[in-house]
Amino acid sequence: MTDVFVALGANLSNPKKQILRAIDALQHLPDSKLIACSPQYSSAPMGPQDQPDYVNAVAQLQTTLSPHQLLDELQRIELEQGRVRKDERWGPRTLDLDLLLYGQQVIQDERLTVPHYGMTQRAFVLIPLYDIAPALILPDGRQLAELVAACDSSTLFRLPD
Ligand code: PH2
Ligand code: MG
Ligand code: MG
Repeated sequence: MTDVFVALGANLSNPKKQILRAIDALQHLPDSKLIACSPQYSSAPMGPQDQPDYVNAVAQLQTTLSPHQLLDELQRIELEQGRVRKDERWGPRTLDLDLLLYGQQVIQDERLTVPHYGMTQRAFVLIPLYDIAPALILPDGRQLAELVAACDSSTLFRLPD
């Protein structure tokens, strides 16, 4: 079993519900167990500003799926929840599931970059991750707590449970 962390994001078609539905789907993944789920946060969009605010959260799983098997499952859930791939970078979406960490593995290929390339700067990832794994250390040795202390969380708001 490997500990993995998945970032959830949504800003279309009732984002809060999209996140809850995605968590339910994560709970039903094969050969996997949902260990923890952060509170939901509202966050201002990173990237194009002419799109709705996002709802973000982070989930922890234990799995025996390989990183690529897990990626296939995450992309299946995105599609099942109406994700349409568009060319616009950082455009709006009904559901985005990003594999943040797969144990302490570093993975770099055509499909997958783990740790997720943007996670160390994004408050909407770091803060919910910190909620469920405050002692986490990244594969490069950096402490999550230090990254959290350095990030700008001024446009992130915790939503009521
Ligand atoms: N995801 C993006 C682009 N911009 N902004 C916020 N606040 N939250 C996201 O999850 C997000 C984003 C592309 O994955
Ligand atoms: Mg993303
Ligand atoms: Mg993504």
